[in-house]
Amino acid sequence: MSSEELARRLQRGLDAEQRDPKPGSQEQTGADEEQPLPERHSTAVNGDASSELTEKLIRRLDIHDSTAKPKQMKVFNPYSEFKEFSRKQIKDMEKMFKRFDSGKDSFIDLMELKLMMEKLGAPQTHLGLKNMIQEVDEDFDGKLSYREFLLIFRRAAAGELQEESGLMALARLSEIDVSTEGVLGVRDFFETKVQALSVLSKFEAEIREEEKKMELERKQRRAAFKELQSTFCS
Ligand SMILES: [Ca+2]
Repeated sequence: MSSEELARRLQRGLDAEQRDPKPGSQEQTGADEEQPLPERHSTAVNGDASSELTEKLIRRLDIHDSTAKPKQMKVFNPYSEFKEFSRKQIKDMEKMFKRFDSGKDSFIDLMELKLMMEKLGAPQTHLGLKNMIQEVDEDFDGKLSYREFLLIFRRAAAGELQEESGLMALARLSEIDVSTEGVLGVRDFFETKVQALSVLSKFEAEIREEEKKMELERKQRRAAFKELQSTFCS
């Protein structure tokens, strides 16, 4: 605001200077404006001090802004925030984000997303694209930051996206296989566990079977011995 005010004052000053060399012609057209001019001039004259003040204020605000910035936007660390992904997966996602951020402003906007979906072979309607952004647009600026882009893959990997949604198509068609890798990992883990369990129970069954057999043999031997004993004793 104050810089606008400064600009306006400067412009007014320039206008006044331009008028001065030919006051005759200006007197007619600028009659309405001519009247308040002295007043404006006076504010500009004693405004030297106030403009100096505003300048100082602006400078201070700028300094405040630049020091406040690092505090406001904590440095986003995808590796610590998206621990479910490997470094390679995050690198791949970053590459993809940069590839489709054709404006190089660190955001994927609606048009860039439109092109991206076309390139991936899943073109979306305007409304479809808007919905896609809305689903992960945490700061409501209508475009995707890198962090919001990663959220798509997080939600896909967590199974939170509808199968036919645009975001799911994006996650599936990007060559970043986060979902299947994660799911496969879990499936492998359970499969080995189930296998181990079944092996264990097989062992237990075999052992039990063997014990039964041994018990039977023992009984048979005992019976045979008793039979032998009775034939000897009789
Ligand atoms: Ca956003």
